[in-house]
Amino acid sequence: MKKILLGLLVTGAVGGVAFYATNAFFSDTETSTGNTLQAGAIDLKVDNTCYYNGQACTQGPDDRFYWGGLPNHPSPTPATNLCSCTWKSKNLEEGDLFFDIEDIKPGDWEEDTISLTVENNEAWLCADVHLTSDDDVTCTEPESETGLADPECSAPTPSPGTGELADRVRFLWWADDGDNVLETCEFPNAPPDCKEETTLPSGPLGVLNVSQTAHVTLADSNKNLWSGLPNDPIPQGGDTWYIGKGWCFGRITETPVPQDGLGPTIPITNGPDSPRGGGFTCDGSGEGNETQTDRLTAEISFRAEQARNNEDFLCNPRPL
Ligand SMILES: [Ca+2]
Ligand SMILES: [Ca+2]
Ligand SMILES: [Ca+2]
Ligand SMILES: [Ca+2]
Repeated sequence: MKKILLGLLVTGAVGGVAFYATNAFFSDTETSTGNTLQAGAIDLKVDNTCYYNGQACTQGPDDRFYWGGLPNHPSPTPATNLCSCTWKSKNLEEGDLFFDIEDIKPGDWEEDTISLTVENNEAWLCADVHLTSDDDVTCTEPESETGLADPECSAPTPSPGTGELADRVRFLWWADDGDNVLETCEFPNAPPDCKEETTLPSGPLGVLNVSQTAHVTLADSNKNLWSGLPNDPIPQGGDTWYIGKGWCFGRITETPVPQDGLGPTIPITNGPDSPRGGGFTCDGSGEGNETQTDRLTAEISFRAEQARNNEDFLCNPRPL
């Protein structure tokens, strides 16, 4: 029995050696570990710098924001008038308003430079402007006087939606290069690589009825406003894209200035960043009394949609 066992062990040992020898050939293995599917992201962020009648809303040394500063410079101290329409790139929250001004008068104007950043993925970009109200609020004596500047003021209480301000405040939008100025290439000796800035559909918000929305193309399959090309989505990578937005209580006229090269203007120590002006003028001399105490409110949204597998995307009509 012992002899038999010993024989088996020897056989086994011999077999083991033979097996080991069979697997001694050259070999190689490539392994892919941790295969995963995770959804990508489209994360739109917005920043804003605003100017009211030429005064910038900028951050003071105490980190609060004041009218009367110079872009990229601390506000003068002591600063008095707080403002809130300038902020750094972020997701918008309640209370982040592009305009929130009481007591505007004919000839007043405001300009915003809005920066849009889309991270992570190629995207289409649209703006949606929604008129939420346009009211007479109260009827002043000049609105109601003989001849009726405002016909709705013959009633004791004017109905909602019968204000005149949305017809008299005109907006101008353009695809800006970040320097806060509407610029043209129509000037003598313009360089061949001069970049004209395209205006968007502009005019009074009163072209909308209350509760209506205008869907505005910034970059969809038809056109990219910055490049002028079709089928040219916003590339991924976190670059910044600028929209200029101006409004004027009165007649707004485009007065674009010569393009001085792309990008935000280099700050000037003792002057505003854009000494050339906003590229438009505002004339309130033709306005009457029908807008006294009137108020409009609007919602302004920017929307990014993935471009991949979405080649035919259009901002208007908005997809359901
Ligand atoms: Ca009115
Ligand atoms: Ca009215
Ligand atoms: Ca510009
Ligand atoms: Ca420029």
